Amino acid sequence: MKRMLSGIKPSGQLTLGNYIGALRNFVNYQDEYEMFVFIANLHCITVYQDPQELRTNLRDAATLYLACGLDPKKATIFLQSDIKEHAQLGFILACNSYQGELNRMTQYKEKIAKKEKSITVGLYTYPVLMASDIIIYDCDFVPVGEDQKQHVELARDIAERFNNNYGQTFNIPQPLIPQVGARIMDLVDPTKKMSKSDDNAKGCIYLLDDLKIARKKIMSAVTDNEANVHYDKTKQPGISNLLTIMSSLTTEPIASIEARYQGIGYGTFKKEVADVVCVTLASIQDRYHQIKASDILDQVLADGAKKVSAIASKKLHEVQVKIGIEIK
Ligand code: AQP
Repeated sequence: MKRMLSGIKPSGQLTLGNYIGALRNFVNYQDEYEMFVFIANLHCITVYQDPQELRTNLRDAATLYLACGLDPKKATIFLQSDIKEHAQLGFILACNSYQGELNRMTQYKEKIAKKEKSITVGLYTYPVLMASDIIIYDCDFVPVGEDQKQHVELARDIAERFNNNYGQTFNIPQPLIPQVGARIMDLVDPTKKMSKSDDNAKGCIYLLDDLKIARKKIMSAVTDNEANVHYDKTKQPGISNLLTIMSSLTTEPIASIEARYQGIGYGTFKKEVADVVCVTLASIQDRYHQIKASDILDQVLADGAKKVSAIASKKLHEVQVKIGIEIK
């Protein structure tokens, strides 16, 4: 069975973007692949997080993994910081990476372009930690949204460089990008990605949003004056985003939704999108409350950590021997 790994950074409440671009795909993959899914709590702290809120977000994220359909009998679920080898290999990989590579990472470049002042060193170097997260397990595939493809490419470059310098050590992973829903956009500004840490919560549907609030956000989503339900990301980014959301959640092709809405107003279209979103949220939220009440989460995370730590420590040992820092 090929191995697949992915993670989500709960730097806020998980969003519909996380569900469509990542989580629901993990659920589909868990029958076909040996699936490792982690909660990227170290990646969260590249930007300041209130400790209490962070703890809540981490537990909610792990509970949502299960609520969205990840089955701990099939998928291995763990907390990134429970596996100390990620950070240790991360430092070794940092010594095999170049400043120029990190300067080219989009998230860092965007923060520089916006002249943000307090960019932490962690935010600059976290793509190397992400490379470590991936290659420590010799993953074959990494399912990611479009925005994360660059990170998997960096992981590939670092793994190839290490293999060339020290002999075959790491498998070279491949990114897997979903065909529809790889980038769900903000509802208020559909030219930017829906992001959980965005200041304006109106643009973002959270998986734990009250259904009335979620509906209101969709009904108020920014559209255009074309009066035509048509997919055109440049001219009609808002409507295109709503089409993507609807198509992703129903599997109805975008062209078929467009055809059904010929000559019908945006209000009716938005109402149907809101219905579809609310059905999805309601079923996730039902399971979320059941799992929360059942208290199984700590055991799931402990079992997951036990399984992957054996693999991670073996790989780290192999690396340390190869680079010559072990003296035994
Ligand atoms: N809007 C999105 N559309 C499609 N896929 C998305 N993903 C995130 N947002 C969208 C995918 O979810 C996986 C986990 O991503 P993440 O939450 O760890 O990191 P992120 O992409 O940086 O998410 P945010 O919400 O934008 O975080 P903040 O606000 O903290 O920077 C990835 O596969 C990602 O592509």
